[in-house]
Amino acid sequence: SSVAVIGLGYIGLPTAAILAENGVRVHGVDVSDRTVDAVNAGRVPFVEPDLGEFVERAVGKGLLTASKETPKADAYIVAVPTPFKDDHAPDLSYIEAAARGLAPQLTGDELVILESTSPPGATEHMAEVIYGERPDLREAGLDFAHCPERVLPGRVMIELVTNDRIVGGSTPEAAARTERLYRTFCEGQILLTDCRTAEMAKLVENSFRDVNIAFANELSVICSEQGIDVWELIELANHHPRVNILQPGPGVGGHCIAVDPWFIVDAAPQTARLIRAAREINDAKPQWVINQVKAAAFDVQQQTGRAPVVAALGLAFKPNIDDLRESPALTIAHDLADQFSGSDVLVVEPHVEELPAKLAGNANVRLVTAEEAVERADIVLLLVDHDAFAHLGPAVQGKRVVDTRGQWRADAES
Ligand code: SAJ
Repeated sequence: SSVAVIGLGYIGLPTAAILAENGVRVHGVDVSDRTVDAVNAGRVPFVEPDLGEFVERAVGKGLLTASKETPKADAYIVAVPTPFKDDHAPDLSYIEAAARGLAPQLTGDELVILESTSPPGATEHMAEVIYGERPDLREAGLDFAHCPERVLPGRVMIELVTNDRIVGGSTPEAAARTERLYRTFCEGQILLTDCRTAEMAKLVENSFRDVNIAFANELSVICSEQGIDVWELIELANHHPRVNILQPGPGVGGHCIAVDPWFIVDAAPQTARLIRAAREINDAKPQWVINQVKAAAFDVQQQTGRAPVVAALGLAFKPNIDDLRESPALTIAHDLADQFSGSDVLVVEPHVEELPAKLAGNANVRLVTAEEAVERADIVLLLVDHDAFAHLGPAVQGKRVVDTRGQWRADAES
């Protein structure tokens, strides 16, 4: 059998490669020439450990090819982005475009799987778009399924194999057919349900994490007002056998946890009250961090009579990765560059070679080493707890420090 994977991004390409690794004939489809050319040459256009070798092998064996047009296949896997619009409503236009692209190829007995993270009802909507293009197929009925992915960036090639999968089918037969396809590479449990439950399961997992991070972030603001060390507090409370509080930070980044809860809020605006509040609390955290830096800057200015040098350590959305997309650290660094336009803002990110475009336009911003930043700065702002920053605790003593991750807590105490 053959599979067409539509969307060769962070999820589609690994899925295509792991299917090919297990002997399935896969054709990848993408709107980007750069991506199509890279894959046909056996290369990967982004960073993900081990993926390069999988793609090279699959292309070498002739089991993976790519193009901009959707070919005929027995099964289609749609893995395109589902961003949200300004009002936080989900943007299904990429799913609709994929559906219109594959519809002309259908003969009537295909399986169409939606992998993109989607609001409840999206798989039915995709089916309607396809039947809108192909009313001749409605009577016979195609098989549809939703199979959300839950792999962690940086561990994708491992988690694709080991994670359990949820498969929601338009019918029990469609779910069972999808299970057989994913069984070719998945060693975890494959749990069958309907499409809407599968869609909601993915959203709920990420909302669970978002709500719990919001709890930690709210605590960090309360504790700052109350003169309490929030990290010590959480460590102590977590000794309770049924308490497990997550860690506060400068806000929530990445492409899932800060997005998916809005799909639930959009679907249930009156009733999703806690989920909405969590999003608002996490989204407000970067501004709170900026206010902390401004207060510290005011003090330095009072004491020294000059504009302070500010160092921002870390731009990635979480530790030990190079991914800057939807990163609160990057937003904060960008706002500081504007607010401190008259003084030096020193940015440190050991995982990138040059300043990202968002910061490159600011004449007062420079990308420097952690050592230089710490030596020159009056105010040191820790935004990401990269391992590479762990040893700097002693070096920042005597400076004004805003440590959003609590990485230097132990050093500050001693
Ligand atoms: N964060 C905190 N405090 C914490 C934990 C995380 O502030 O205690 C922040 C991180 O710094 C980061 C953000 O939350 O900015 C998200 O990071 P993450 O590690 O929680 O998650 P992601 O976005 O890398 O991946 C998540 C995972 N979902 C869950 O853990 C429920 C992953 O399994 C999903 O596949 C992925 O979202 C996705 O694609 O949906």
